[in-house]
Amino acid sequence: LRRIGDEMQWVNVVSQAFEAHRFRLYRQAKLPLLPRATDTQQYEILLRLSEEDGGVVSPSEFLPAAERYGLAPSFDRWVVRNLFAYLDTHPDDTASYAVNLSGRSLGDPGTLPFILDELARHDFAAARISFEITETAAIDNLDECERLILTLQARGIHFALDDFGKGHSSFGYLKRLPADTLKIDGDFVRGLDRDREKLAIVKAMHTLAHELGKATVAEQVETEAELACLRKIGVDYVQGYFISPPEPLPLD
Ligand code: G
Ligand code: MN
Repeated sequence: LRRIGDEMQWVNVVSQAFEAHRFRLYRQAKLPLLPRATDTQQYEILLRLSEEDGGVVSPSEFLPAAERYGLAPSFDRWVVRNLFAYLDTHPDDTASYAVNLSGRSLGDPGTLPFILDELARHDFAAARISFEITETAAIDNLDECERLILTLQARGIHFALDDFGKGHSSFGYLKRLPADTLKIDGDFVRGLDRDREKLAIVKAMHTLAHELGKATVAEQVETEAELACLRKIGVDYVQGYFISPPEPLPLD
């Protein structure tokens, strides 16, 4: 499966995986660096495709092809539907969960009614949900995106700007996108203990986020030395293989 180069073949694989129920929800913890009594456990939901031989495929392998063929919104909807059903049937799990929303979903006028409908059909506090959106995707669909954020924020849902610093970042959009959290892109985090430029960039992003009243998450923390730097900078949350690797959502 991993050697498939042809995009059309990926599209077939993905369509069949939907039918064969081979998509899985994984989760990866985000840890607060200054734990407070009020902090609930937080996770980001990650999609995985399980192979017949027991292997697991990351979306980075099939998502680019799927996005070009317009399949991304069906992944996002699958994730929302299945996560909400999980929360409904697992009242002992009181954690908060973040879901990634693709650019296509943000530009699709059907996304907001879909999410509102799924919220109405399930019984858990909406404040436990957040959506991660990339700035690039948000900019491409700015009006649709602003409307979606404002409507869902009114229901208590939170928003994070994902992969911040990558793509066409502009300070102007920070003002227009009312996200409460900024996720510092992993490219700046990996190796920041050995790279003065990365260190300076992460410090600047963190300071800017705090001045704007936003919390910061450092993505893709892979070493103890990186973690020590992030602690010193005062980043609010850390996420990555060194903190906690992605694990299957416990579905018993
Ligand atoms: O774009 P986003 O930040 O949502 O991407 C999340 C992806 O990053 C996941 O598929 C996850 O498996 C991967 N990931 C999580 N932790 C790490 C890490 O510490 N290092 C690297 N390189 N990737 C990570
Ligand atoms: Mn993310």
